[in-house]
Amino acid sequence: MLLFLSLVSLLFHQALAAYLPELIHFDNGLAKRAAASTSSTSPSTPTAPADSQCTNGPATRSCWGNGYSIATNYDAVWPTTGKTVEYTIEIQNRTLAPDGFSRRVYAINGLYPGPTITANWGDKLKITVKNSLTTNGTSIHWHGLRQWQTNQMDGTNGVTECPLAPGQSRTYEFLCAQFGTTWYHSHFSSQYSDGVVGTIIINGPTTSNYDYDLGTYPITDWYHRPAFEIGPLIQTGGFPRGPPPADNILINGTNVGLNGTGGRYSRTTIAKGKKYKLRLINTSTNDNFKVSLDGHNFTVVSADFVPLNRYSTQYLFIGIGQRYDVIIEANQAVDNYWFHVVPVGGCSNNLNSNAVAIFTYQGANSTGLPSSASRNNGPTGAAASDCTDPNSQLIPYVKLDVPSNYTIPESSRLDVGFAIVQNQQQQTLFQWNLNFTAMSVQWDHPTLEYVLNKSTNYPPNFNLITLPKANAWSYWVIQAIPTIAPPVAHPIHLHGHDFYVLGAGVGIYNNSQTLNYKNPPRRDVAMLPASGYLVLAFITDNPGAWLMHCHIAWHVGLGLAAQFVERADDIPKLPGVADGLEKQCNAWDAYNANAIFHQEDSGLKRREIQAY
Ligand SMILES: *[C@@H]1O[C@H](CO)[C@@H](O)[C@H](O)[C@H]1NC(C)=O
Ligand SMILES: *[C@@H]1O[C@H](CO)[C@@H](O)[C@H](O)[C@H]1NC(C)=O
Ligand SMILES: *[C@@H]1O[C@H](CO)[C@@H](O)[C@H](O)[C@H]1NC(C)=O
Ligand SMILES: *[C@@H]1O[C@H](CO)[C@@H](O)[C@H](O)[C@H]1NC(C)=O
Ligand SMILES: *[C@@H]1O[C@H](CO)[C@@H](O)[C@H](O)[C@H]1NC(C)=O
Ligand SMILES: *[C@@H]1O[C@H](CO)[C@@H](O)[C@H](O)[C@H]1NC(C)=O
Ligand SMILES: *[C@@H]1O[C@H](CO)[C@@H](O)[C@H](O)[C@H]1NC(C)=O
Ligand SMILES: *[C@@H]1O[C@H](CO)[C@@H](O)[C@H](O)[C@H]1NC(C)=O
Ligand SMILES: *[C@@H]1O[C@H](CO)[C@@H](O)[C@H](O)[C@H]1NC(C)=O
Ligand SMILES: *[C@@H]1O[C@H](CO)[C@@H](O)[C@H](O)[C@H]1NC(C)=O
Ligand SMILES: *[C@@H]1O[C@H](CO)[C@@H](O)[C@H](O)[C@H]1NC(C)=O
Ligand SMILES: [Cu+2]
Repeated sequence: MLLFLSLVSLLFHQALAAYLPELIHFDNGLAKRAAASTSSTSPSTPTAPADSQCTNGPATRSCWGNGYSIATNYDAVWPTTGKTVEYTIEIQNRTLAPDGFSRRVYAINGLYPGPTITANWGDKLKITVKNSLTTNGTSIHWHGLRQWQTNQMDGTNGVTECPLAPGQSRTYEFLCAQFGTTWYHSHFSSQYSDGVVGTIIINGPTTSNYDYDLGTYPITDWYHRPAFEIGPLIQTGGFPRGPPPADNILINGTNVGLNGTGGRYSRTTIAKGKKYKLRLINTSTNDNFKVSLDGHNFTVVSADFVPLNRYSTQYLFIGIGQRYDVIIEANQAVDNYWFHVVPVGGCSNNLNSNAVAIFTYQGANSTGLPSSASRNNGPTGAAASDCTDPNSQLIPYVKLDVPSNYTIPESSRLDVGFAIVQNQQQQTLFQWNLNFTAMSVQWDHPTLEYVLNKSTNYPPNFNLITLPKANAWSYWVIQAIPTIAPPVAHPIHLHGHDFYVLGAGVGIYNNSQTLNYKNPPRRDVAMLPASGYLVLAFITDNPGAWLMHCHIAWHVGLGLAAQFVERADDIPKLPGVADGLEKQCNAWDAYNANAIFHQEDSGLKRREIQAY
């Protein structure tokens, strides 16, 4: 049993505050909801008239083909290409030096980050994962893919599967109903922090024209010490002033060493007069960044998997797990330019306060550094430490509204709190909780197994919320309670859905704040402001067991999560939902019986992050 030490906890928070940097045939309810209308912004120049099939090309990026376009309500309809794109990824125990410092990295096919998985809108992806580690299980989550009718492919160990035991393989197969940019990562405790990360591109239409696609551009904080080493120390209070800062920031998987030794700058070559699509992804553990490119603006065209009315900005704030696709126009003098990644004052802790990469125009010195001394052209003043999403600018191109004739009841409020507890061995443990429960999963008995057994005997720490009604709107207020939670912003991620962001702000939500029901931002990760609230809505159109969690890896590791069991009665009817589950669990049980290492945290993810 865990005993709450609330007084100690309270005093601790005060002391700590000073150091805070900071898944048949289902009725898809949405199919009936065609886009009410689409936005009127015309694509940027050069434009060409679309042909009758609306074929995609440099001057017709809003088209896709066969009548599909940026105006298609992809929540309801998508192309069926009949094509299956196959990949095999093997998780291996390697020594790599992404920034010149050699360390153990759980690499994918020998690479960090892993190979980029690429498919087209409407394709099926078939990905075989082999676990070649010897002392860890794994499970691979395809972040943001809504896994419509394929809950068993979500890759969340303890929720949708048992971990994949060492030496075992499994195949994930799912439809690319959405298009855009995302990433895949391990959901096995802190393993993604140690390297099990890769990016995903699903080609589709865009709200602004461009000549070339530069591909994915992942940005992450990077630690020289293994996450599995620091994680347990964090949990047991081994860092009285909070966990150590990250050692560096990697841009597209690389950077120079902080001491100017080893590693290299990421360099991207562009040609004057051309327009490029760049797919920014924040694969961090803890650090929030603001990114910018000297002398150039970003035309933002999508947030997560949702196309936006494009807008122009000089810098972008990207929360962990979030993605932004931007268009960059090479309209400056032929030269080298710095690309900046600045950790945000209020929500990061990194030894590298201003990481850079280089964009080189063709014809400029391809080994030279930018001549401009300019560094950090990000925001100044209060904006410099602002850790909120630019919600007012995130206007989805396909307009969808949320019913507003509903008063959100108190029972839909999920409080975010923090506690220091003691276990029976008098060991101090740090916990983050949601609705007063620090979530923990059972690797050997995932939620989906309970559902398939028709057992509702869920342990309380599953922190499980049932949503039995089909195609119903579900509203949630995530509320950070200032008296019980340190003032940190949390990137909140939901599996299985794009949620609607009705509102976010500072203070306690009490139904008097204005919410946006008219075409609000839709995405799969949204920032809960420090000591604030986040109001979300989604529709129960996807039966399954879906995790909702803070994407700061170590916050979820310490319990900041809940799970929705959506339409339990419909889950067993999902095609293939039970295939392979028991086999994988039996292999896990056989491994685990003699394993050296066992589950130490919530079992979901944990990283050595600096913000309590
Ligand atoms: C990686 O290899 C090292 C050295 O052999 C070993 O100590 C460690 O347990 C391995 N890690 C995993 C996750 O297989
Ligand atoms: C994973 O492997 C690492 C390195 O061998 C080890 O420190 C850690 O405890 C393992 N974790 C689990 C849950 O197996
Ligand atoms: C870089 O320098 C710092 C401070 O001088 C030192 O503590 C650290 O070990 C060095 N790191 C590397 C990778 O050399
Ligand atoms: C990122 O790195 C990969 C591998 O080195 C490279 O192929 C790709 O072009 C780089 N992307 C950008 C935008 O520079
Ligand atoms: C990634 O997200 C984290 C946490 O929300 C944030 O601290 C960091 O600045 C973000 N990184 C970028 C590149 O925006
Ligand atoms: C970028 O946007 C700013 C503000 O709208 C504008 O002043 C500036 O001219 C733009 N720069 C470029 C290179 O288009
Ligand atoms: C290109 O830059 C490198 C590194 O700064 C420098 O050594 C070299 O002389 C430069 N080449 C030219 C043609 O300027
Ligand atoms: C809200 O309005 C919709 C139709 O606009 C209706 O179907 C629904 O029952 C209403 N909900 C409530 C709670 O009144
Ligand atoms: C589900 O049923 C199987 C077979 O009876 C059993 O082995 C397993 O423990 C059950 N799991 C749960 C979570 O009820
Ligand atoms: C939140 O926790 C309370 C107390 O344990 C519980 O009664 C309530 O049902 C929970 N809320 C939800 C949405 O599950
Ligand atoms: C609700 O919250 C707002 C903003 O904090 C506050 O101004 C207002 O007084 C509150 N209303 C009630 C009824 O508590
Ligand atoms: Cu968090």
